[in-house]
Amino acid sequence: MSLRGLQTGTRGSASGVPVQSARHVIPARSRGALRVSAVAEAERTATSSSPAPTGDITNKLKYLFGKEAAETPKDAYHGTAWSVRERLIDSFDKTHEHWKKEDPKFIYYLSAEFLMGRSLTNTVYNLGLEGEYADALRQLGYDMEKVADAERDAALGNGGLGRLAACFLDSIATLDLPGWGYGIRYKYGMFKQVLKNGYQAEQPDIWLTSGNPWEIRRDGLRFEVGFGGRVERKKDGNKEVTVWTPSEKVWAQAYDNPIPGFSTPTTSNLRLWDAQPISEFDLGAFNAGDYDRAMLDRERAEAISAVLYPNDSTPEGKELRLKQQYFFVCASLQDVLSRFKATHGTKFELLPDKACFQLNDTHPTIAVAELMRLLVDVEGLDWDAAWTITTKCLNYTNHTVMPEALEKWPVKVMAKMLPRHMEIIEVINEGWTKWLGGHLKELKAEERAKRISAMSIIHENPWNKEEMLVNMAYLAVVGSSAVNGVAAIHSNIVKDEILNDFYQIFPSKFQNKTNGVTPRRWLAWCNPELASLITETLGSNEWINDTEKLSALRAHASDPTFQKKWAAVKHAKKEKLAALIKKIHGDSVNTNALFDIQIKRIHEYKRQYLNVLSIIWRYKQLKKMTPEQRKKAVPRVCLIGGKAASAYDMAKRIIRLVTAVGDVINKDPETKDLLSLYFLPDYNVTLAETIIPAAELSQHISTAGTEASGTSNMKFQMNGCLIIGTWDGANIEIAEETGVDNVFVFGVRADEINQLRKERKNFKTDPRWDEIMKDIEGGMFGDKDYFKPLVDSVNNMKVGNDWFLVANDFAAYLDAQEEVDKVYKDQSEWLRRSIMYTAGSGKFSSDRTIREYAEDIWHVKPSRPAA
Ligand code: 26W
Repeated sequence: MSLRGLQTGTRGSASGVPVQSARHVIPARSRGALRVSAVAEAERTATSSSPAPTGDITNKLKYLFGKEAAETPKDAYHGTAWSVRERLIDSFDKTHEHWKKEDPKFIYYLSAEFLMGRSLTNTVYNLGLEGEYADALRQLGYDMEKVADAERDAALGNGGLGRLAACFLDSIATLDLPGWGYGIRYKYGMFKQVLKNGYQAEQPDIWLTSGNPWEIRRDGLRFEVGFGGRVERKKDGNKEVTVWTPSEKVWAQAYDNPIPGFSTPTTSNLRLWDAQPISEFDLGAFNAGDYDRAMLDRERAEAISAVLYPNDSTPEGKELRLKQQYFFVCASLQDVLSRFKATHGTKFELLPDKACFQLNDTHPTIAVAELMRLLVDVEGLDWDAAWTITTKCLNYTNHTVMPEALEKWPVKVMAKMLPRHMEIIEVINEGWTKWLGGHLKELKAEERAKRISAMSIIHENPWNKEEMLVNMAYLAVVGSSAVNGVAAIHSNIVKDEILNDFYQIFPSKFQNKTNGVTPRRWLAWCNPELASLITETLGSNEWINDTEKLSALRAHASDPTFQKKWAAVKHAKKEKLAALIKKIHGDSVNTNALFDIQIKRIHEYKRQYLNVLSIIWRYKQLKKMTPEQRKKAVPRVCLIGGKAASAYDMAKRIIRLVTAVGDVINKDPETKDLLSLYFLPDYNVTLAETIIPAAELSQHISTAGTEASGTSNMKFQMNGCLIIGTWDGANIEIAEETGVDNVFVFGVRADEINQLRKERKNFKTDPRWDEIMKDIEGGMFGDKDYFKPLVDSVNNMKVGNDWFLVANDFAAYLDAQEEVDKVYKDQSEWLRRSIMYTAGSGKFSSDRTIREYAEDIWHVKPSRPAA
């Protein structure tokens, strides 16, 4: 069964009749009428062996939390979550029994980050249990939404890369693909961002205090992971073997997080590893009164999976980071090999037919050396056989072209922490450069030497010639079968620029896999009102698992009746967001204003700076207007949200500029109903689920060629939010699908950047730009000394200044923003475009992306358990 032909499946019914979870067809009040077909209902309840939820919820509260009744939404959450957990585990067990029997080929997604967010709502809806649990909670006097609010986000990621991994898991399960995620069970996830006097401050994310109903601790399922120590050659009969004796060992303890698919019986898995000490407690040291040493092992071990590194572009280069990477890779590969051996013994040549791995950026790339170590040193395979298996099993995805984001580990750090792996990498590099020598034999000697050293996995540190580095991206490319970028333009830049040498050697390895997002969480569950309107209009909810069907909305784009309903849904969401802004900032925003949103990690290449400068200019214009003129102005509520890596100073200054400008304009009686700017703190998955449905304009204004893809752009598109953006990342493909005239595109193109950077020092800045820079420097928003580095970073004084060409795109950006106002004034045109965005979003479902990975890279097939 080819995947592309796959239509929406059903949980439990072999009949192929779509099971429509009523909630998504018609709002609650008329749920009865369209409840799923009697047959499916009977089957569904048949499967659900557990008691009606109400009793079960209070039962869980009583026996797990010692509470007689749900006194608080948090109680109701705990009771509900632990009740739903059992249905989830039922589905998990059935799925894995089936896969055990079928022994299909598996895909394993190795990622240092999984930005899962909350699970209750997604799990209840994906399992089709929303009806009965909403009823049960109502009987207990609670509303599902309020109860869902009591859950902490699982924020085990920084941003795009981590959230993409989470969306991929939802699609892998929904497409019935035998696939697991593997990662780290961080005790503390992405820091909590709070604003202190307008400045970002970080607080630890203590998310596990009241337990986690969505994980199963797999008692006894643990693997030893070693670090440091020495490597010796020993004789084993007539064979010489290599023995690595680590100086430090920890346990990797497995925790399973079942991943339910939607409208299918399949529930797959995310296995996260928790670091535990080999020796629980050093009683000897304790008795000797050396209490610290008694706990030392525990602290050292637990530190490995303690906290997520909060950088999303610059590696901190800390040893603990490499320790984390090796920790989860080593445990995951041991786990997969032990399951393989249980079925196939030592026929490792079969491994590539039964397992493949996707390296989510370079963070898990040590897997190349670790799989070689396990196959050669532990399983005794010869090098070439092991290398063939390794390269067949591994695939690498690149998510950024930022030079500073490409990990290079100092050889001395690698050699100290992973001495055997450093040896293996040296042997790999020797084989690689020797092979290259042969492959490039027709070149002149010095040209050949130059090419070979340019592609050497181990190379000098360009900034410090004494230091040798291991280039993890090069190791990933040489050690993988497929290498892909995450949007068309990005994959071209990977091929033509950052990995061009390798592309010339293995062109067939390089592919594009344009990102996607799950339409379950990012439309159906976070915007049920819009989802119901779509289902009502299209006549079924099959679009949720087949988003190409959304294209049928094009026929309704200019229909005033439909537009009216569409606008009503959006307005209701704006009111909800306005209530949240009131709660956070205490101000009531004008909900008839255009809601203009930029939410993503704070980074100079994402140019939140450009957005703020345009708001300052808009404010100055409003101030100069007469009350008459102001009446014709399009009111805007501007919202910016996002975390800055804790050590990223310039990004923190950008956040302060946003709050400082907001403080001024939001208090200006003359203009505050026409323009306001709020920084929404602690941007995370849950906040995005509230903001995105309410957005009318979203900003994706990175310097062309810097944003690999972007995925929030896709979530906004699905929710009928228009885009102002540069010709960069997936913006380009969104414009192609939506109709480029419907997108507010501006700015220089990627192929102009290098030249413009050379000429930047002599760039004639726009007078409006000059004016604003003077205002900031002059203290119009206070804190002028704190903002000086921001102003200086984009002035013409120094070569390399304004690296992200903010000044070059300033005028075009203001023009595009004026175009936005013009179109917004014509609401029928605006709404037509809004509907065209959703209609054109079919391509950007992560189901399409995963189908392409499965067919072009992983070669895995769906295997669906019986209902
Ligand atoms: C080592 C520090 C570090 C940590 C994370 C370096 C780089 C990263 C990630 C690759 C950064 C990231 O999240 N990249 C984003 O990945 C998304 C998913 O593919 C893309 O949509 C975004 O464009 C890209 O910035």
